Amino acid sequence: MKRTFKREKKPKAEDVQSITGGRTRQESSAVGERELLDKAREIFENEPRLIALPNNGKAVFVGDTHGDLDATEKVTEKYLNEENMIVFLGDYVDRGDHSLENILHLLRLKVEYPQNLILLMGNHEGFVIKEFYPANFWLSLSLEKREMFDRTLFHLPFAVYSANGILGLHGALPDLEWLEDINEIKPGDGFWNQIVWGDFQDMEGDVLGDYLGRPQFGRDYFNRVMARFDKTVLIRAHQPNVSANMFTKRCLTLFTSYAYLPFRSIAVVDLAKPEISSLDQVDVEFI
Ligand SMILES: [Mn+2]
Repeated sequence: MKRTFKREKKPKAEDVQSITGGRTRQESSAVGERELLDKAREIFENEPRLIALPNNGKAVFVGDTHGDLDATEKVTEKYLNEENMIVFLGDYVDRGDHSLENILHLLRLKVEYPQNLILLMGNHEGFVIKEFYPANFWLSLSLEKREMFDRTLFHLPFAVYSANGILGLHGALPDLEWLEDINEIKPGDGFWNQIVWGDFQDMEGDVLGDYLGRPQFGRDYFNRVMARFDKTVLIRAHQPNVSANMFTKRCLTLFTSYAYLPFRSIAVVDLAKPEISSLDQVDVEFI
């Protein structure tokens, strides 16, 4: 039977007062943030970097939200329940108006529903690992707070896969021999850079070089690495300016933020299907 999760009631002001022992609102929210980040870190530390999706139910993939809290709320209100897996493909902060609220909301949901929500790492979660500009969220934080967020986000997983042929990650494929080698990737190394910073171009070619610190990859690279990993369809995000469908219906690029585009796309995959051989078997929705 389908059951949606109840939202937690907001505590009354006097409850907050008694929990926090008379601290001011600002102090208590900082304490709350630190506790939330600690709890979430513990969960991420116990997740592998490569997560296997189950063979039943649906997987819902969400592209970059970039401070679009409304997008996050719409997707999770509609799909976060015990029967679905929701996979956010990274880039929760910067650009949009509600970066802090967006990342805190996602971390709260992760603590509440650790089994049904997966938060992958995007390049914007790795500011402390590899700096970039502009970065309005990170630069709005004190150095101490940046480190506090980094201690948690450093442990985010990098990729998900399903037995029926799907691979999900933020940017581009890592040039590894085995899919399982993703578990050995360290934040900041070359494979990490390919996953969170990599771009695809729908043209012939393998490794196409580097564009402003973003490694570029073509069709031959895509086919080569997907064959090695024995996967058919890649669902990723990161590039708002490419065709959603690349490499002959085998690479879907999602973007789920009004900070970038006038539409917000997500994808729904039936995990019980024996095989997903092309994007024809993936439902794209707009929220
Ligand atoms: Mn990105």
